[in-house]
Amino acid sequence: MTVKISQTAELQAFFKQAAGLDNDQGSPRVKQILLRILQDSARLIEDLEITDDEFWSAIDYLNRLGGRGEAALLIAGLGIEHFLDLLNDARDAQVGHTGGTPRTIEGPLYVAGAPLCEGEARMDDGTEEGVATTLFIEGQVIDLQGKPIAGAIVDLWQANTKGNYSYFDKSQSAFNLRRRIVTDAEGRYRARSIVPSGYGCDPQGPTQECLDLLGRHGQRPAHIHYFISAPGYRHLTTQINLSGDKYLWDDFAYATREGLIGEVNFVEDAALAAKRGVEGRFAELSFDFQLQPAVETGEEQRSLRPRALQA
Ligand code: MBD
Ligand code: FE
Repeated sequence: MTVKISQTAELQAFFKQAAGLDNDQGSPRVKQILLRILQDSARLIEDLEITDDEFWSAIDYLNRLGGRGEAALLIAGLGIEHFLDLLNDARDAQVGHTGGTPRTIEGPLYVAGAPLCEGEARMDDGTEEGVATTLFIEGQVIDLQGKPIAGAIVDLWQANTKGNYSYFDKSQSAFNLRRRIVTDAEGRYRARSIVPSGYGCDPQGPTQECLDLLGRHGQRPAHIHYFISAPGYRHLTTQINLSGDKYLWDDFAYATREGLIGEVNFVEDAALAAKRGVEGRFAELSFDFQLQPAVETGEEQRSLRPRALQA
């Protein structure tokens, strides 16, 4: 039997020192986490006989990943962000926090501070007129008993017809396809938008480079992201993934969930179009959100995940 170097008392003591456990400065929590990362990394390197070339190419990869701002994209693609949802679902179930609209991943493309509108909003800046299909979105925010929640903030964001998001795609106007809508007295929100296209990872980027090595694509189905919040209710991070998309159940980020599929209804009726103030074919999507009551402090707000904030 060969001795595992990474498991010897000397190496364990060395990593404890490297993680700062022999001093009383710094953060005990960070020390605990870093020690585990060092121990597990050393074990992995030894067990899988990681070569020096493999190791240093991985380090170079991390530099390139961060350099391109794709760390959170890779995390979504590797299913770790979805795993966090499953973990939170299981923790909720253990304490009986069930019911309501399911959560699903936020993804890396939220921008804080979108225009705040009362009851309804137009989401798109009109630059894709003639190319995009106009989409009328409406729905109600309700509690677990079905009672409407007035004054809830529906913060939604989506891609354009190219699958790109404003702010990250500098060719789009500020906050294009991003709005915060306050629900009316009946808990309703209404948005005029466009039918989004699915997102695809940059084929030249480090995330797709990794996915290629896994034999995987980097595509998402067309979807619309939501943060829903209201005083007295648990913040909800979720998405509507659109039915009929070829990637609906083949999402590289694993965000599609039962209960989160939106049926887009395409309408070709001149009279109905005129009533909506548009010409020709348009689309409708109706989706309600059901919130759980907040029981613990902090639950009404979204996580403190660092996010883009546009001036
Ligand atoms: C997206 O639009 C997205 O929602 C996720 C999760 C990852 C990449 C792009
Ligand atoms: Fe997205």
